Amino acid sequence: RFEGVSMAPPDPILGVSEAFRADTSDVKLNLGVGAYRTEELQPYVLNVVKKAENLMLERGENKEYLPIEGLAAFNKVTAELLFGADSPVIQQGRVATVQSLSGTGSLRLAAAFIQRYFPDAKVLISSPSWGNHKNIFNDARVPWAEYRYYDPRTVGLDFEGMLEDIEAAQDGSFILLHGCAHNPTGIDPTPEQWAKIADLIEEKNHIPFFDVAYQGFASGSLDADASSVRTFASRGLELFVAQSYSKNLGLYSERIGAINVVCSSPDAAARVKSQLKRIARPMYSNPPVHGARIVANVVGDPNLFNEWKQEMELMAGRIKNVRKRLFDNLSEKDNNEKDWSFILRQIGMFSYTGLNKAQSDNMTDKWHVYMTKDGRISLAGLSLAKCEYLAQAIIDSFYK
Ligand code: PLP
Ligand code: TYF
Repeated sequence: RFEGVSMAPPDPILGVSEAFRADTSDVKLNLGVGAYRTEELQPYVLNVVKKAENLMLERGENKEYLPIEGLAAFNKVTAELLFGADSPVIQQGRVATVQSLSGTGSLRLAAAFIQRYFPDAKVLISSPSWGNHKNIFNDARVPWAEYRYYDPRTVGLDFEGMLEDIEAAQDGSFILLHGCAHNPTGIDPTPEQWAKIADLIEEKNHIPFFDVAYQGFASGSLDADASSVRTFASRGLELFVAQSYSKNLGLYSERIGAINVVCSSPDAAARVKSQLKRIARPMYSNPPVHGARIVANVVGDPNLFNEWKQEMELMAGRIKNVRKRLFDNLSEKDNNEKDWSFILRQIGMFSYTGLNKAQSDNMTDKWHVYMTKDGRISLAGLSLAKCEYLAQAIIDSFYK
């Protein structure tokens, strides 16, 4: 009876790692998935995570089920980290926070909520965006459309196009925004641009839906990276924010994150939360505890919190160094023919190189550099030592 099942296509991002593993070359480089590596290109477990895990062992914590909404201590600190502990939305108890299965699971929960309570609404997604966004809304049966975001001519933001498309969308649409370090382009609006986007969204009665997967990773500052979200929250708007600790705490496989819904009253927040729990219950019953305890321990303890910030600066700093070195090597090898400075202007884990599919194929087939076919490379998986090799591969592929 399963004979009729067809083969699913590989995931365009996670499939790159599979292809990388199958390559036997010793110069191969995996710049596909956005996962932080050390200068030795090894995965990194943060010291604060190890310390938090030791604390958990010492305390002899048990493995009982969590409530459907997750660990109370986690939900408290995660919302405070995002909005700021003194923010009116926190002080007034207007945020419904539910721990979920990292960023992806939190987005999926919100998508199910939208499908149930706003069946006629569309979600607007940036073009391009993280590939899984469309899958998530498709599977939740939420219709979506795209808004212009990336301008290939400037390798920058198509701000006018973005505003036009948000303006043209039906009133009351959900506008999916990357809180910081836009994936895949590495291009974020400036604070002035964010304010204009907020004006327009407010005017159009749209509902902002932030995806925050890189808080602290873009600039190295947790507060600065949350400023887009805080700009919108301070205007009294209702909004969604999905959070992930995969990158900033390196908890990729622990699946820890949250969905936050800012409501207009504490009462509405309580009702929204009850409905999110109702959606979670038949999907996965309740979330895992391990990552939630790590976050609660790290964010909730002043010493560990400070140490975390230092480790995050270290990670963000290493990526910035690699960015600079890659830019230098490219400019040098290219005899300053092309202006590569867009690489320095992009932020976060990725660089969007502008290489097309054929050029990206050349990177992989000839140079054993594994990357997604949209021309995105993960600088988090690059070392200073490999920048020169990568620059050579990019120049060769670019002028093909
Ligand atoms: N959203 C964006 C933009 C991402 O880049 C990612 C990947 O880190 C996620 C969401 C969710 O990842 P995770 O489900 O591991 O938290
Ligand atoms: O864009 C990336 O590389 C990260 C990691 O299904 C990721 O966001 C990629 C694909 C996926 C889940 C996470």
